[in-house]
Amino acid sequence: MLIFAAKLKKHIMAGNRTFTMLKPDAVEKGHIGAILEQITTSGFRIVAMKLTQMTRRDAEKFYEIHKERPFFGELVEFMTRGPIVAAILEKENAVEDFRTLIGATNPEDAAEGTIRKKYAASVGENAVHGSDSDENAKIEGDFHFAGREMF
Ligand code: 3AN
Repeated sequence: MLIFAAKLKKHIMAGNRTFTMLKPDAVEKGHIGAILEQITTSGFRIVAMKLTQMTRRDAEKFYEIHKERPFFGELVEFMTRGPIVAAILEKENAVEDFRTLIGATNPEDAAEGTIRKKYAASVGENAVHGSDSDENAKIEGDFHFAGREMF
């Protein structure tokens, strides 16, 4: 019964988590506090979080799906140039709601008040990452955090 309840809880929670990175541009400009404030006041709970820096190998692996895209080299260069804040966030409908909160990939297209509209400079340096599916949220969270670092 206990095992069943634990499995059920895990299943229910699965759709309720997303993964984010405050990218090197946001960290360099001193926006960590303001962005985290907007995230938490929007109803997301921080499940895991750390200040870290991706190696070239990390970034190439993390962004593997983009490796044929023309901006891949630029993306890896950018994401490794300084520290990032990596975090796992929990909220009902987390993936979709977080993508709404951050706004479109290109800040020029992002809605007023979104994190990218406020803090991103360009489509390349766009301040924040948000997972695009529940499946990727799990893969990306597990890439950055061990189970014992998730609360
Ligand atoms: P999102 O992060 O909104 O899901 P994706 O998955 O299309 O956007 O792109 C992943 C990352 O690649 C973006 N966050 C951005 O940093 C970078 N990127 C996307 N398109 C471009 C582009 N045209 N030029 C430079 N970098 C880009």
